[in-house]
Amino acid sequence: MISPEQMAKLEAIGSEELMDFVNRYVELMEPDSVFVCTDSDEDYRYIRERALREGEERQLKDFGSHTVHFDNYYDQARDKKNTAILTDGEEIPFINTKDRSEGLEEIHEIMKEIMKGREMIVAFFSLGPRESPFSILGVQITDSPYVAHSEHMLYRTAYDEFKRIGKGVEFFKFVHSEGELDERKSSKNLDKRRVYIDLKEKSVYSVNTQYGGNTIGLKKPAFRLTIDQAAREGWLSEHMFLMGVNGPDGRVSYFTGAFPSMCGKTSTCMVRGERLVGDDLSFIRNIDGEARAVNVENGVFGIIQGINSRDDPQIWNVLHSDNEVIFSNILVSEGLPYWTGKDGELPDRGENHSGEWWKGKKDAEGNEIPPSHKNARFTVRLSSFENLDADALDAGKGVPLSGIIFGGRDADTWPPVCESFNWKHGIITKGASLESETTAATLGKEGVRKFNPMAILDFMSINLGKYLRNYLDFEKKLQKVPKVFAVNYFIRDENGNFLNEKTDKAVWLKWMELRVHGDVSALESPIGYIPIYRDLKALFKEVLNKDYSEEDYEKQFTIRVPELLNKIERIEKAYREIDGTPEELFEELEEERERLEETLRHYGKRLSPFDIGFI
Ligand code: SPV
Ligand code: MN
Repeated sequence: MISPEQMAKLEAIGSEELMDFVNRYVELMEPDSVFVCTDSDEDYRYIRERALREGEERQLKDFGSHTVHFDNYYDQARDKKNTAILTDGEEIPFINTKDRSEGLEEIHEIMKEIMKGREMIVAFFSLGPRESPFSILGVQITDSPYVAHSEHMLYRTAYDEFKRIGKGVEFFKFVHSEGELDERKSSKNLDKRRVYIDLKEKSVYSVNTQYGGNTIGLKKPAFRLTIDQAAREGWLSEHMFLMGVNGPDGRVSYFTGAFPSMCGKTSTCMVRGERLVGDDLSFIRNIDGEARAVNVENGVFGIIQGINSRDDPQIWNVLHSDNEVIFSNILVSEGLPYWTGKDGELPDRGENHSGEWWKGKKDAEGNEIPPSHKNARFTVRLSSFENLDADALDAGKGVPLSGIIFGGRDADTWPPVCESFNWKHGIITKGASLESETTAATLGKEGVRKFNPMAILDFMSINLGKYLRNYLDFEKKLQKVPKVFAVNYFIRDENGNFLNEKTDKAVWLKWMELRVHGDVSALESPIGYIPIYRDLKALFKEVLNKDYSEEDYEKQFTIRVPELLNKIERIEKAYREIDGTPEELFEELEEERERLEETLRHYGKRLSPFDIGFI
């Protein structure tokens, strides 16, 4: 089943573990053939052409390098219900777990003979830059050329790296099969869709699905493994973008940022004039006493809904050039790509994730089908972006991390930007206390707050207490500690009106950059340091050419005391449910509560920033 030519590529690596791994799944899944993918252009082209030949991707007419892929109508997002961390009976609060031996048996049973009539692809990648202290290697087995193609755009290939290390090479293992396909080349047997994560063997199994969040092994499947590994080894594996903010006199300061889905993560790292390094996943390590960060990935698997030329010029340009793009679950009409929120008129007919589509079409549940799915995506290489900081992306030792930003969707509690008093205060009252509101568009009921510490809950693979312990300890060996900030782009007034413009985030970034270097002072509020009016006024003028009024400032930065006290209550309750929550968490929350209660006594429910003293 493995031809001598392909076998030779595998053997050249010289790893028995790798041979055993591949042979085991060849025997179980019985593919007709096996293709071992090296780092060569030729092998890459083979994968891409197969995706087209087999119909998992189709050529678009706008540029020769643009293709479209459709996932099954009911396979448009991560399947939380059927995704589980395999444990030896241990139940972990907030995490879906399953008995390890039961889970392994079940998924291997589903995978039996599943690749009959198909070709198995074996591909090699590195998380983080190759040959660097950050690099973690992985092998992907898949029968989906679309998945393999996507991975080639999103990750650094590492066949040569496997060969260089040879015999004792250590690697994560990802086994994926899309299962039987329907006539549109989408996974069919969704009732048998499973994603199981085996921390013990550093393996993830994914079956009967194509959606990238379930299948692209190096992305969210690997993330569960790296969260566990990082906590054991004392570094951080985070759901964070990485960007450089340009300061005065050519200075660049790097920030990572964690935001739940649809809370401004991508738009922050793409802010005009700043430097993009990564949009989704970062590794942070202590290197010689300094916190340094890399982008785990080499590409972007981004949400396309709402992308337009005015708000997202860089993404727009990438999607309108001959850089390679895989669109998924968009609308195609006459061979051209469309999506909800694109500039101009959308056609009334075409093909989308539901098959043939026309305006007003309803699905089996009676819901009107939009032109493109709200989770429709684009897959591109980072090298396609004109705002990319290419040196930072390739830096083997990463970039020095100046600050970490946590942001959620919150109508009434957090001010637009706030700096923590110190690492511990920030990790606990900002990161670990992150909540996000559901939007009408996603879950029906608006304004329901969801606990989502570090925006990582969907991917958490270990006890949150253990995860936080590691976070708190990480600081202790650093000589220079990154600052921790919180932002909230969604604060509203009593009448429900947003208090900020979308573009204001560019100002908050510049303020944080100045704070990192002590270039501006701040006001000491009970929840952290907030900006002084005159500094923001100058920045609004400089960055956005806007006149920023005292009135706007006061509304945005007024400390909302009862709302903040209620939040502490909710967060404390969530952590009481978790065995092993570090005691410092409760102490830190208690101190914040005391500061807020003191404020309540002296100032009442609202503390104007004009009543706060400078530090
Ligand atoms: C996210 O939802 O956080 C994503 C997309 O980055 S997915 O790959 O589905 O996780
Ligand atoms: Mn993500």
